[in-house]
Amino acid sequence: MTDSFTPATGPLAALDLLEISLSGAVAHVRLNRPAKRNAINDTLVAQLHTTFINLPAEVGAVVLTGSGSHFCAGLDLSELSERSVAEGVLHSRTWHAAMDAIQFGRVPVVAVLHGAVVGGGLEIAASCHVRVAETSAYYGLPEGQRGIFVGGGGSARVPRLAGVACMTDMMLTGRVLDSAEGLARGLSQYVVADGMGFIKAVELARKIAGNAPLSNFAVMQALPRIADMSQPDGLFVESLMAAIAQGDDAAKVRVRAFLEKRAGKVEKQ
Ligand code: 1HE
Repeated sequence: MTDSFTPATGPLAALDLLEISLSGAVAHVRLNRPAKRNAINDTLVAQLHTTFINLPAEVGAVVLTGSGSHFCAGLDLSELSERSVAEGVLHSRTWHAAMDAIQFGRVPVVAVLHGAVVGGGLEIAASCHVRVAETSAYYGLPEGQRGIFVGGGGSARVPRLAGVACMTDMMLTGRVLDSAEGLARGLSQYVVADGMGFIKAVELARKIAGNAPLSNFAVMQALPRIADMSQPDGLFVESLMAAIAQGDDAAKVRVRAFLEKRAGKVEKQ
């Protein structure tokens, strides 16, 4: 069901560059600056941060989309020219805080990618947990051509999806990947027909929101950190996380349901 979303109320409703709506345990957050191709200015960075640290308690997963013909054109270049070096560092750190609020927030985020997913747009996409691309999606890192560098977490996140060589090529040569290449490189996990991304993402988000919260927490918080650790350290942390998750009531209820043949089997999809 994708038609059952109702506009958020309270402080989230006041954010003018985002459109936020809710349907049960799924929130839909839409970048809402289509005339500028959802280019991210300082206000939009701040509004993303505010949103992801203030999600209503009933939300168990988020779908993030862009309005208009593109997901996101990246950094709003019109704000770049007047910044000093010191302001540039602090500006980058505001992006890091907002992207961290997405990646290491309370609930998983499914991004729907269409049209341009470029520069900071790809950095936002890389902060999400699952990416659904429509056929129209294409990926670029034009920072190299603009005389700048990624500043929204791209150098840390994009290579973890697509590899350092792929990101180096994109930045040095301006190479643009289409949706099929993005899928092959790990920039998205799904490709669907144009116009079908939101339906697919909501279907995935509802499944995610149905998981035990502590399992989702472990996947979001422990998995990327363990992947960055040495194997012995990772295995140690895994054992702690596994024991914590197993000890939770939600795990006990779910395992008992399976043993009593009340829960679904794992089946081919
Ligand atoms: C913008 C921006 C923007 C569009 N900043 N205003 N990002 C880029 O280098 C990508 C730059 N944008 C583009 O290549 C194209 O705009 C698109 C391929 C995304 C879309 O093309 P199109 O033909 O649909 O739209 P358009 O006519 O180019 O743009 C419509 C308007 O949006 C226009 O403004 P208008 O006042 O003339 O109507 C554009 O100027 C405006 N616009 N993109 C500002 N990015 C934390 S560090 C991250 C570093 C980066 O992200 S660098 C990459 C920046």
